[in-house]
Amino acid sequence: MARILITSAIPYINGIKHLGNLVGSQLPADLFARFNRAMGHEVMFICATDEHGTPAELAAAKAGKPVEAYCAEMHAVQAEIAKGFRLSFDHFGRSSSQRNHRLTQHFAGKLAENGLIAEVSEKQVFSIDDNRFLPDRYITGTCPNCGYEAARGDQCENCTKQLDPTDLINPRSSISGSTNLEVRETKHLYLKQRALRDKLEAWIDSKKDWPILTTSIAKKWLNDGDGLQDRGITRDLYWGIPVKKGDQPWPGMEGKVFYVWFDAPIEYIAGTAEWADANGQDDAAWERWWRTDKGASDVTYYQFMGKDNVPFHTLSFPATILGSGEPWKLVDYLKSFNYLNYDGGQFSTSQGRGVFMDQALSILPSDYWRWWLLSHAPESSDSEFTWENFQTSVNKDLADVLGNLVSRVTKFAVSKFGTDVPAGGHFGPLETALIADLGARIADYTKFMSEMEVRKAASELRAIWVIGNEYLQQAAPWSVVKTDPEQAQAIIRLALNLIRVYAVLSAPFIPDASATMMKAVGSDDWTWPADISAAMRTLPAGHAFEVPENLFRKITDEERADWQTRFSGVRS
Ligand code: B3M
Ligand code: ZN
Repeated sequence: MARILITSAIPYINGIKHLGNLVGSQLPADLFARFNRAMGHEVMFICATDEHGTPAELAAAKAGKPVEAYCAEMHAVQAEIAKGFRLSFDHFGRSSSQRNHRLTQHFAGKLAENGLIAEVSEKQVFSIDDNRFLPDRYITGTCPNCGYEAARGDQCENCTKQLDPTDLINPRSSISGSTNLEVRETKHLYLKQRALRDKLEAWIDSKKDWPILTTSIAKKWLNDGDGLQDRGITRDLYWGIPVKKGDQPWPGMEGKVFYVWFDAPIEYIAGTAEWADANGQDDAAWERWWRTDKGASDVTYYQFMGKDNVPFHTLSFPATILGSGEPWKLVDYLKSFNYLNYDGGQFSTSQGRGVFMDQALSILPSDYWRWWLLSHAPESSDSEFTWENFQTSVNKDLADVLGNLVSRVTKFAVSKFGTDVPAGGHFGPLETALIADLGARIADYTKFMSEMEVRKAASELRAIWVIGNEYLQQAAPWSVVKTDPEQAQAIIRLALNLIRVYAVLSAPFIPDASATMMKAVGSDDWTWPADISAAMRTLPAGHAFEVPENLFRKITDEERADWQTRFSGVRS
């Protein structure tokens, strides 16, 4: 039994994620967690909400709520939706937790002790009426380039020109509208990533088995232009983790907080500590996942994320870990994803374009989405969601191939032989051939799953469903029963066992349908069918089963057209 630590990139708090976000991090991480549990490994699967920074403050202000209350509410909303998608986190934490406060301050203190923090003076816009420094995007004014009057201090939305707040004509505070602004000196902490460059490069070079997508992004940031830059890790914001050196005050940094990207990955660790707290366990319980001096040296750590998050996980976060000089676990395997596009364009949170997680669940159960998304995961390149494609996959793979097999077999069995697994006949050449074929395919499937080859695993699973159907076509129990009822019983006995095997194999992808299949065959044996010959004889003659409710329904053309229109615009 191995010990497997899995983290998914933690979603921002300011809104519900779209399906493109889901398939790039949380969903494949869940697939992998479920698979490893099924293999009998000890799994720790952590996710959380990423709650700090300007976007959270802005979203709370827009909602007219204090940011603490806004985050608490949105966390509950995201947790509920995650449940709806059956994301099997061991803990869904919050980056605003006290655990993360303490750990983030701890890491900053260690980095300072090791001479890796520089204090840098900068000029920044201060709003006298708001009595605070304004981040660039909290300043509004007229764009010097195109004359747009609501340009932000970091960029003009109208002409896309990158701006400095001092470029704006008639600048004002986006918080209060005040024009009573001045430029003041402010001090910030910088993490001296340059000093860690060689260590980081050696570490990345040692990862021979990482996907090209991951290493190429890391290498680009290490070597592009002037190479790796030192990075500001503090901000003049209200909402965030107060800057401290461990548990000591940091002179000159009063009123400042850590930058959201500094504390967010630390939440992977803090989230595990939150898990221990929530389960009445001591520090040793989470430290054995994270501290190589406290039992984590036999842990293999996997991270899942979209490609835009790779630089933070291959450079910034490892810089924090390596720079601490303490024996914290570094990621062993980083699985990154390309983008999922939406119906001829891009999914976009800011524009509300695409299908969002709550909307998806409001029209169909999670298994439908899980199957489509995972079987079309944007691994080697970007991929695209279209309603036609979604309809075809659901109707073919789930309804025609898998759902139909389960309902045909159970209904036929009940009508001919009653509700117990029939005892007659023996497995013949067709059955032997199927079992051999299944064995080979399950071996491939298991390999793809353990390698996080999501699409390959999905297509192998589909093939496993298909050969079951082909077998039934050939074996034709509905004809055989007329001439050789004993043989028909053997066929049905095999087919009922096949349903149990399908439940086990399919559970990482479609957990609800799998639970229904398992319940229908009256079993709770989730053993991975490594020994397929034994697995196909698990349900003995005389064992009770039942006809399950329909596993999957088909998507009609009307529905498809309706959803296509309903989700073609912008989410309000
Ligand atoms: N919150 C990205 C996002 O929500 C970002 C990931 C953080 S991982 C530590 O899309
Ligand atoms: Zn402009």
